[in-house]
Amino acid sequence: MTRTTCAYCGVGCGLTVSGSTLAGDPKHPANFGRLCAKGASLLSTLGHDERLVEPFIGPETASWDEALKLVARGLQNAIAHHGPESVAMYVSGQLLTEDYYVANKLMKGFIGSANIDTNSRLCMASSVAGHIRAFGEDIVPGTYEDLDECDLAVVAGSNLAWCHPVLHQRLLAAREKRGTKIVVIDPRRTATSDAADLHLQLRAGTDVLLFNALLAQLDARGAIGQGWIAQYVSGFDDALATAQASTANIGEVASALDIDRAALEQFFDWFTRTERVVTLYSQGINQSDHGTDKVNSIINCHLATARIGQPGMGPFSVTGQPNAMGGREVGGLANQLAAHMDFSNPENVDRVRRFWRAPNIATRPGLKAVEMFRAVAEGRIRAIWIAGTNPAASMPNASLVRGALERCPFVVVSDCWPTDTTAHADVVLPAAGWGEKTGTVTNSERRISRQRNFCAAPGNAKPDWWMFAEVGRRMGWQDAFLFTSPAGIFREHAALSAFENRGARIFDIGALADLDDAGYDTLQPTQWPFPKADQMQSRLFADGHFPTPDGRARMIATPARLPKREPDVLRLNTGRLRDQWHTMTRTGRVPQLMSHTPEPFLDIHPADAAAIGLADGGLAQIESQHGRSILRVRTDARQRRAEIFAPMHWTNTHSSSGPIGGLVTMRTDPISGQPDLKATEASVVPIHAQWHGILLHCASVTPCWGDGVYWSRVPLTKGTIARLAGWNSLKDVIHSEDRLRGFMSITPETELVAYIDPARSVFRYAGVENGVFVAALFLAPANLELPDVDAIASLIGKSVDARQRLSLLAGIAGHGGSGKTICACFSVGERAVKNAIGSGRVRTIADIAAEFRAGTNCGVCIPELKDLLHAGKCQSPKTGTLN
Ligand SMILES: Nc1nc2c(c(=O)[nH]1)N[C@H]1C(S)=C(S)[C@@H](COP(=O)(O)OP(=O)(O)OC[C@H]3O[C@@H](n4cnc5c(=O)[nH]c(N)nc54)[C@H](O)[C@@H]3O)O[C@H]1N2
Ligand SMILES: Nc1nc2c(c(=O)[nH]1)N[C@H]1C(S)=C(S)[C@@H](COP(=O)(O)OP(=O)(O)OC[C@H]3O[C@@H](n4cnc5c(=O)[nH]c(N)nc54)[C@H](O)[C@@H]3O)O[C@H]1N2
Ligand code: SF4
Ligand SMILES: [Mo]
Repeated sequence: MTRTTCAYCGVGCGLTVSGSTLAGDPKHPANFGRLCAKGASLLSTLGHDERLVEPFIGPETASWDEALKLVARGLQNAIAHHGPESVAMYVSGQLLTEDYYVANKLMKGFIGSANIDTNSRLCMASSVAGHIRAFGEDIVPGTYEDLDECDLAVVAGSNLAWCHPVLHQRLLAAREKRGTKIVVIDPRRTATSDAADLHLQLRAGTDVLLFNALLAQLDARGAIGQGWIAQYVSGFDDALATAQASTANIGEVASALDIDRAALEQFFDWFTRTERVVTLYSQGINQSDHGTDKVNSIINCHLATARIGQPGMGPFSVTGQPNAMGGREVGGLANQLAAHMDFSNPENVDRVRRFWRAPNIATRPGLKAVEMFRAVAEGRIRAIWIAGTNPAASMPNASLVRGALERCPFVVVSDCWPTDTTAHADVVLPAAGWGEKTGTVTNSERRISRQRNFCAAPGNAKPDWWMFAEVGRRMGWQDAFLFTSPAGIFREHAALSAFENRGARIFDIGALADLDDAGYDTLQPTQWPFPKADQMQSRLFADGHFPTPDGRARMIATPARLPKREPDVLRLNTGRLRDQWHTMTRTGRVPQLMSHTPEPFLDIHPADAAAIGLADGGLAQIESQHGRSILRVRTDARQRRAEIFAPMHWTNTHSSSGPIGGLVTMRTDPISGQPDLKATEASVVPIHAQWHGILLHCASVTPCWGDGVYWSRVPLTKGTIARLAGWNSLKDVIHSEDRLRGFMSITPETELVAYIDPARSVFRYAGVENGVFVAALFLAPANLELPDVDAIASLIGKSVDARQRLSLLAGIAGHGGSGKTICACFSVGERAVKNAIGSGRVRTIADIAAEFRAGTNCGVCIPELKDLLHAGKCQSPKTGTLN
C-alpha cells in the first residue's frame, strides 16, 4: 500500500493506493479518510494511450539529450542576444515543491531574471498580497480544526461544496455537532449556498462595501477588541474611517448590494455575537481587479475583533491547487525571491545569493503572468518555458496568449498530455504525473504531505525537477544543479528557509533540513512553521506577534468601489463545476466525471434570456472585446439579473466553441496583478441552428466536422458521444455519402443503415461492421426531436440483430440508460433515482443512501438529490434568501 496525496485541490486529502484500490487515508489530518469524486476517480486518469511519452522537437520525436541540449541552447541564445530579461518561465501550483524549487533557482538564481511566474497569479495572488499587507508575510493563520470548532462560518466568493468538498463536509459536520451557522456570500445560488443558513446573494463586485459595512457595524455595536488593537494592531482608525465613509445607512448599503436589509442585519448580528468566526474565501474574492482590497476588508474584520489565532476563528484563504502553497513557499511568484523573501530588501537578495552561490541572481521583481504574456506578444520575451499549466486555455484573453506563443521564437512546454498549449511549442517535454512522481505538496492549512509514486511513468516521461536540473547543468551550472533526487532538493529548500532566519520569517522548516532519505520517504503530514524538532506550530498569531517591522498586524483602509451599471452590458462570471478540473486534461477523460454536465453552457436569468430572445436549451453566442464563444443556454433563476455564468473548463479538445478564456478581460488588480476573471463585460445573442445532431462512435473520434458546425464531445468507457448543431443547411454539410462517412468516422466498407424522413428533415444513420454497431448519427431540425442518447449509447460496440437495427434507427433501442451521473462516487444515474422516487420506494435522503449509496461518500450530490425528492413531491421551490 502506498500513502500519497490527491492530485487535485488544495484541501490536500491523503489517499492510500494498493493495486487497483484507492481510498481516503483515515490517518491523514486533512480528510480523515474522506474523499470527493474527483479524488476517488484518480486511478482512471492513469495509463492512457494519449499520454506524451517522448520529447518532441517540432512534430518529430527526439531523445532527451537532443531535446535538453536544444532547450539549453535556446535559452542561452536569447540571453546572449537580448539579455536575461528576454527569458521567462510560466509554471504551476500543480508542480511539486521540489520541481518548483529547481525552476525558481534556475531562473532567479542563475539565468538572473525574475521572469518566472505561475498560474497561482490567476489564483492566489490577491490573497498573498493581502496577507503581506496585513501580516507582513504570506501566512494563512488557521488550521482545518478551526472549521470543526467555529460557531459561524462565513464562506465568501467560494463554492466550497464543489471546489473543496471535503472542507465543506467538515463544516456540515460542525453544524451537526455544535450548530455552526453557515453564511454564503456569492452572487449566484450554488450548491454551497443551498446548504447555508443564510445566503447573501449580493451584486457581483460589492464585497468590499459589505465587509466595510460589517466593520462599521462591529464598531457601532461595541464588538471591537480595543485592548487587543491597542497592543497588537496598527491602522485601525484609518480603516474604520474609510469603512464608515460609505456605510452609515444600512438601508442604502443593502440596496447597493441589492440584498434584503433583514438578511444583511442578520449577518451583522451573527458576526457581532459570535466569538468563533472563520471567514473562508477564494476566487470570488481573489479574482478581481480589487481582489487585494477584498482580502484586506475581510482580514480587517478579524483583526478588529481579535478573532484570529484562537481555536475556531480567523480569516482563511482556501487554496485552489494541490501545491499553490508550496509554490509560494519556494518563491515561485515573480515578485517573490525564495523562501518568503522578496526583492524589497537587498539583504534578502544577498542572503539568497550567498546560499545559492549565485553571483548573477536577479535583483528585482519580474513580470507577472498577464504582463509576461503581453511581453511575449510584443517580442520582449524571446524564449519561454511553460510547465504544468495550460495558458492557451486558462489565461484571460487566451487568444492573445496563443498568438504570442505562435510568434515567440522559442517555446518549451512540459506536460503529461497534448494540450492547447503544447500545440504551440517548439519543444514538448513529456512529464511524469501524479502516481508516477514523488515529492511534497503543501495544502491550505500549511501542511506538507508527501506525494509518493506507485507506478512507473509511461515511456520516457520524466519528473519536472529532473528536466530543470538537466537544463541548468547543460547551461554550465554543474554544481548548483547536481540534484539526484527530490529528497536532496527538499533538504536544500528546508535549509534555505532556515538560513540566517533567526525568527525573522515565519516560513521556517529548518527541522526538516537534515532529513535523510529514509526520513523523507516516511515523512508524515507536517505543518509549518517547523524550525526545530519540538517547535511545530499549527495555528499562528496566538501571541499577537506579527512578522512586520513593528511586530503589529496592519489594518488597511479599503475604499469601497461599486461596479458600474451599464445598460445592455452583461457581466460574465466564470468558474468551476463539481466534477471537472480546469482544462479537463485529466477529468475530461473519465466518463463518469463528464456525464454530470456534458456540454459547455451559459447560465442566464430567465428574464434576461427572454429579453434577448434566448431559449432554454438553445445555443447562444457570447461576445466580449476579446473574443466569442458559442454555448448551450441554461435559463436559471439562480443567476442574478444582468450577471451570467460560464464554466472555465472546456477547451478545443472537447468542444468547438466552448472555451471561455478567449473572452475574459485582461484587467488586473494593480497590487497583486491577479486578473479579474469573474467580471468580463459581454453581450449575448441567440444562435439559430438549422439542425441539431448526435454522433455516437465506438472509438475516441477526432472531430472533423468543419466550419459552421458546433460540437462538444464526451468520452464513453469505450467510445464517444458528440452533440452537434449547424447553421448551414444540412445539404451543404453532408453533400455526399463520402462526406457522410467522413462525418461519422466510418470507412467505405462499413455497412450504412439509414432512416430518412424528408418531410420532417429527420435523418438517422447507423454504421455496422461485422454485425457490430460502431457508429450512429441522428440529425433533426430541433434538439427535442433527437432520440435518448443514453439509451442508444448502451448498444454502441455491441452486436446488433436486424430487429435492434430497426429500433436503433427508430431511436427507441437500448435499455433506457442511466441518465446523467448524479453521484459520481458510486456512478449512480439520475434516472434510477427518479424512478425510485416516482415509484414511492424512496422518500428521503436516507432512503436514497440505503438503496443506491448515492450521497454517502463526498456528499456533493445531496443538494441535487434533494431537488429530485422535491420535484418528486411537486412542491413549489423555496424562495427568499433566508433558508
Ligand atoms: N471541482 C473542482 N474543484 C476545484 C477546481 C476545479 O477546477 N474543479 N479547481 C481548484 C482551484 S485551482 C481553485 S482556485 C478553487 C476555486 O474554488 P472557488 O473559488 O470556490 O471556485 P470558483 O467557481 O472559481 O468561484 C467561486 C465563486 O465565486 C463567485 N463569485 C464571482 N464573483 C463574485 C463576487 O464578486 N463576489 C463574491 N463574493 N463571489 C463571487 C462565483 O459565483 C463562484 O460561485 O477550486 C479548486 N477546486
Ligand atoms: N476564466 C477563468 N479562467 C481561469 C480561472 C477562472 O476561474 N476563470 N481560474 C484560474 C485558476 S484559479 C487556475 S488555478 C488556473 C488553472 O489553469 P491551468 O493551470 O492552465 O489548468 P490545468 O488544466 O490544471 O493545467 C495543468 C496542466 O498541467 C498538466 N500536468 C499535470 N500534472 C503535471 C506534472 O506533474 N507536470 C507537468 N509538467 N504537467 C502536469 C496537466 O495535464 C495540464 O495540462 O486557471 C485560471 N483561469
Ligand atoms: S477534496 Fe477532493 S479534489 Fe480536493 S484533495 Fe480531497 S479528494 Fe482531492
Ligand atoms: Mo486556482
